[in-house]
Amino acid sequence: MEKLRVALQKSGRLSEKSIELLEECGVTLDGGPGRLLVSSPDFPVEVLYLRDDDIPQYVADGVTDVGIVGENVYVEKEKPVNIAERLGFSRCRLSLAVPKSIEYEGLQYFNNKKIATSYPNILSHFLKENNIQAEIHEISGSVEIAPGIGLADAIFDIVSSGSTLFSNNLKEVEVVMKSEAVLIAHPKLQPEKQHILEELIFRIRSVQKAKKHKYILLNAPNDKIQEIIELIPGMKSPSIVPLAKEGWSSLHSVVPEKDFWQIIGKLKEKGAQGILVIPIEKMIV
Ligand code: PRT
Ligand code: ZN
Repeated sequence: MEKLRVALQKSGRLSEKSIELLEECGVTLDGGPGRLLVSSPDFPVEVLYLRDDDIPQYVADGVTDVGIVGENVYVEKEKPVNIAERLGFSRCRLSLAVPKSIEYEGLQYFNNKKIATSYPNILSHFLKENNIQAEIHEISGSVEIAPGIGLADAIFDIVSSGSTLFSNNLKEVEVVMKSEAVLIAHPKLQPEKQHILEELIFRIRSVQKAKKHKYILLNAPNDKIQEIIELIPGMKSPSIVPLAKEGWSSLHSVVPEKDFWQIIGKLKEKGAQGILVIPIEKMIV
């Protein structure tokens, strides 16, 4: 039987979350990243562990069918691969930063300046679009020290918390792109592999949807149940179970995580009691 070959980062910021996501989708991996190629015993997938920078090329060449990389790497490498699904983890941004002491007044600052980066393609597109003439100095790591040692006037790099910039006396002045982990795929997969990919994406969506919702149980007097149903309509409609105590019911429903605190306040106002909120593992609608 055909297997879908998935490239994951061997060791780095994406590795743990990528493996965790596959496991939540019922794709367990024996052996872990110690081995180069690992098959899943319970789903037709095999995983190849690589450096993240190499993954777009491997997927473009069809050596692996799909891979998980930061969107920043996908955009920078400009390989003919598609984004099959956005994964929502390892969020960060690619930004321009300058020494703290600079009085920055806008993009014009970068004219005739030297900018150090590991993302020359993304940077040169951005500069071109904004008619800025700057010199791009490509380096592969420790970009943040470049201004301090006189190698460049500014940097273009990944920022997450901003603490690396801060401790190198730099400040973020322009956010050029936002990034998250993405599942990239070869543009023309064999039908059997395409089918496995679709099943995998279905599972990923079920896991992601579940993370955005909570299961909620509460008790309420029967005369308030109708008003409460309007607040938490659930997937189709809530389940209502009579309590042993006369005139009371238990109500079970699903609420979006983002509305959660607001809804809880309103439920209390309506006389709901004994509210329990439970995480959902998978959600298929
Ligand atoms: O060895 P390999 O080439 O596979 O890995 P790598 O060293 O190139 O990449 P890695 O593991 O550092 O990052 C993989 C991906 O994680 C990146 O391509 C991004 O998509 C994503 N990501 C998310 C980050 C960060 N957050 C991040 N903070 N990648 C790098 N950083 C760096 C950033 O450059 C900064 O220097 O972490 C430092 C700390 O950031 P602050 O702002 O929190 O201080
Ligand atoms: Zn890398």
